[in-house]
Amino acid sequence: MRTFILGTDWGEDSDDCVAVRILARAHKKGEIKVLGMGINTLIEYSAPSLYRFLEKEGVLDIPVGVDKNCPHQIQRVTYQKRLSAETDKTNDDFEDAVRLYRRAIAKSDGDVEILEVGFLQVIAGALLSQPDDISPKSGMELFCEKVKKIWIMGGKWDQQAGREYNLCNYPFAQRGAHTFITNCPCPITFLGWEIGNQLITGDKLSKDDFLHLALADHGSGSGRESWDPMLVTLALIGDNEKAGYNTVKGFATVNEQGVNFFTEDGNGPHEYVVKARPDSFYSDMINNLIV
Ligand SMILES: [Ca+2]
Repeated sequence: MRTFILGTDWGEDSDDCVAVRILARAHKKGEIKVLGMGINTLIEYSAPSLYRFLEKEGVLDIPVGVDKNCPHQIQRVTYQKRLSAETDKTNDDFEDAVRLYRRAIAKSDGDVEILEVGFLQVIAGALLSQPDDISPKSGMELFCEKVKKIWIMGGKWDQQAGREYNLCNYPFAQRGAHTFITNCPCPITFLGWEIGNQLITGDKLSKDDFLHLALADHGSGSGRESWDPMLVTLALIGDNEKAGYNTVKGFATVNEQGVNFFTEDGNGPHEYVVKARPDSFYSDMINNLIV
């Protein structure tokens, strides 16, 4: 069975909630195993609200972690406050996200795939981590041994010198993206901003569905752009063509300001996807997974 870790900037936008539902449902059905979810932003409601969301999905066996040293305090609190009010948990009850990544990778019997739909400082921290009480291996050794593939919603790949939120909107995001992409020894598939923009999903949910309520808390009750759910469905299908995409292979780089560049090469370790189907193909697929 394929196994995944999710990194999310849970709370900044509401398409993360759609992505988490898709993963939670696939996990619950036994189609995949989610080893953990790490939040790469921080407010007092971060981990408790994701915990409560997963409880509502019926998948409390998925551990939650949060970047307890994250310099980025979310300004606009939306669905996290209401969800965390439904549990007694606090961030103190959850593991630091870098440790969660290390633990999940070290404990896994087989290959691990990592999905990132937020900032990259946690996965960068895991990659450059040193041996500790969890494992005598460094992060680089763990990634080389166990991490087969990484899927990233980030970057803007329809132009050189693309600038996209997850990779370059804040200094800590720029550092995380540059550090991770520069040092990563694993193949990476990127789904860029240009893919999910203006492709709305979540508009078919019932009004009493807690996913609809989360979207509505964010001001997206009539649907939201689909960056994160598109990455998750692409990864779960596991075949770019079947998922409705053409692929451009090569070498991606991200500079110290978080700006992304790409050199095409059929043998490169990186790829970005380009839509091969009409928008309704992807929106129908995602809406069918979440209603
Ligand atoms: Ca996100």
